[in-house]
Amino acid sequence: ETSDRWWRHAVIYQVYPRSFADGTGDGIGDLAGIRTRLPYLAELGVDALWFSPWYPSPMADAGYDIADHRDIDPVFGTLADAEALLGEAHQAGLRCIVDVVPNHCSTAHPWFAEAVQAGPGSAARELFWFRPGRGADGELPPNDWQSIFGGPAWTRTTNPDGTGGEWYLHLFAPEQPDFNWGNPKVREEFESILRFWLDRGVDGIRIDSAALLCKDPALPDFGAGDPDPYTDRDELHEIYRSWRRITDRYRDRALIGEIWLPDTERFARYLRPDELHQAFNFDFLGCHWDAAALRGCIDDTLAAHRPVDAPATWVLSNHDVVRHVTRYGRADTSFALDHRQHRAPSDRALGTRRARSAALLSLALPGAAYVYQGDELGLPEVEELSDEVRQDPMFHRSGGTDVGRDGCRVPLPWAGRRPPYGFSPAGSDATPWLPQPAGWAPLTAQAQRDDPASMLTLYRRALAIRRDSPELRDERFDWLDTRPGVLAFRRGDGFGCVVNLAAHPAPLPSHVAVLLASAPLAGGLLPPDTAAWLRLR
Ligand code: TEU
Repeated sequence: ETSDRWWRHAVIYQVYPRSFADGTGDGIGDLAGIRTRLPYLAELGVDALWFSPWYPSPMADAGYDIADHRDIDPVFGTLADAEALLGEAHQAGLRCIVDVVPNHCSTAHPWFAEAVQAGPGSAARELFWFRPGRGADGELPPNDWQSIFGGPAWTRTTNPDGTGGEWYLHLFAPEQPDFNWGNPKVREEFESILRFWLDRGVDGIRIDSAALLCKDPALPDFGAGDPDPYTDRDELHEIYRSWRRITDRYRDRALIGEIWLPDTERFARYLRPDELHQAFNFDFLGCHWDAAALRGCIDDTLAAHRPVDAPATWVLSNHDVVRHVTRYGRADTSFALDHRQHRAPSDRALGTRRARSAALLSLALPGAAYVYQGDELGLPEVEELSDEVRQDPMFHRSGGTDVGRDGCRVPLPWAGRRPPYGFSPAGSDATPWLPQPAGWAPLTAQAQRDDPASMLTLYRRALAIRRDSPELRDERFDWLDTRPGVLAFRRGDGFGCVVNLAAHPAPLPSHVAVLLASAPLAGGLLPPDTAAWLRLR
């Protein structure tokens, strides 16, 4: 039997369970809600679903602070619900990927509670990074590392007598203590967690913060950051080789790393044949809406993946970044992790027009494409959230200078004229956990369903064509000659994609039939910010 290596050309839809669909009527999305919407996902035409964390969690970081990797948080349902969902998704032809978070857990995880109890020098503390502080009374953090969410990456524990105790490391929020991956018990635990989910039939594992797990055990100051004491360390590769050996004992399962590394060669080292099958490429997500920049990014990405024979990945949005409809409507279309630029004005019509083109571009490139829930509805970032409703620790820990990531996590609009737009079941008077804007009636799935000009229809048509086009499943890719500001490429012999990023209409190549266009063509010309899929003759 041969493996079909589905992940090499899959379209993977990211479900953010808290905001996808509420089946129980409490204003928070859940597994019951996802199960009722499986027909929608099957009809959309994606190949696989990736579920952001659904495990028991105090939700200090929306579930990325995990107390138990082998169960489901009651707000989302039960383990039996998850098993039923996996079975029903498979019935509907959808593969399933779960999110595993190996860098850290929750302070509510029993190991951490035990470590705090057991005190300095205990074996329980060896599973994390506990250290005495600096300064006369240990009142200063052990080193200068900063949390990715702001403030020091260390929090001090309190001794039973009320005095200050050891500090523990957390690269993210203080509620997310980092594991010590030098400890064999941590390694065994995660190997067992992998098997737990693989045994339940999941088709893939998305590995959160995959390049951060290992730390220089000397815990040196970050200083100038060279060498970086906690990113992309060599010891990581041995961990992922052991994960690969486990995964290879099952059929057709994929390991997918979340790896934010600007250096494409370092990035590709995780994709060797005995390590991860795939990793996210965030260069594309971060790229300007500019033909030369995009072409460079596509070339670099393909060049990095080719020597390791791994599929490239194309991501436009996720639950951590400003939605691309909004990014592309700004004067500066690049994306930086600095969320302060959230507040820059954005032209929604322009952003949507470009997002439609970007969808056709990303779905025509060789490799796997990721769709974040709501991309297919053309949802913009919700920028008007009041400070009182914001929940992201990134907002709270920055003292409000960074608006955080709530604006891309607003519950999906399914139907109807006003909030909750069918997010919660009819008759429930629950309010969604984040407020939806008043103007979303035209963006609901129901409103877009039968509208030939809608984003949803564009995605459905594109995904149907992608499924029927064998050229899009092999890896052949060639640029076609065009004028500046226009991207054009051929897949296989007969499939073409053209994107006009210039300010003027562009002619199409000759002898083509148009399969799909992101906007009406004008007299055979491709208007600005428009893309088309072509059958080449
Ligand atoms: O993100 C890892 C990561 O590096 C992000 O913190 C990123 O730098 C930031 O979100 C950009 O705005 C993963 C998850 O995707 C994220 O939601 C979690 O908060 C984080 O891990 C911690 O688990």
